[in-house]
Amino acid sequence: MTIGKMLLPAALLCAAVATSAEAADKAIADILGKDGRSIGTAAFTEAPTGVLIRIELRGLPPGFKAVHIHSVGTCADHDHGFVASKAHLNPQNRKHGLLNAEGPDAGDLPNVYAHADGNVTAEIFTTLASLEGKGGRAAILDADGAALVVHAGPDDHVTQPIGGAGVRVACGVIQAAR
Ligand SMILES: [Cu+2]
Repeated sequence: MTIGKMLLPAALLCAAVATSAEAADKAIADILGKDGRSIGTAAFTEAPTGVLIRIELRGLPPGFKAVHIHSVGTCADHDHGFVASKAHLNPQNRKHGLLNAEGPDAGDLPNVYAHADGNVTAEIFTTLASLEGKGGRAAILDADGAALVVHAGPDDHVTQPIGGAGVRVACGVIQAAR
C-alpha cells in the first residue's frame, strides 16, 4: 500500500487575544424602589441594530408604567424621587414620544405592564440607543452613564417632556457586565 506524501498544513496560530478595548455587549441595572431597596433587574444585550432589554420587577401598583433611559447613571437620591438621573438620554435633542412626529428621543421605550400581583416581566427592544454608541446611536455607557427609570403611570408617547407619566418610582444604574 502506497502512502502518498502527506501535506501537513501549517499550524495556524489563532491569536485569541481579546483586546482591552473590547466593547461591552451586556449591561445590567439593579432597579431600586423609592425606599432604595431592589425591586428587580433590567438586563441589556447589544444587538446589531439596537439594544434588547429584559425587565423583571415586583411590588409595583398594577397598570401600565413608562420606562425610559435617563441620561445620568445615578439612583442614589431615592428619597428625592430619582431626579438626579436627569432627563432622557437625548444627544440629538429630539422631542419626546414614540408617537411624536418630532421624536422620539433616544431614551424613549414602550410601556411595560405591572399585573395584579405587582410583577412586570417584559422584553423590549430599542433601535434608538447602543451600549457604547455603535452605529452612531446614543451611547448608554457614556462618561456619566445612564439609568433605567420607571414612572408611576403610562407614557402617552406624545406629551412633553415625559408623556404625562408622572413621578419616578424606580431607578437602576445601567452598568457594563462583561
Ligand atoms: Cu422617564
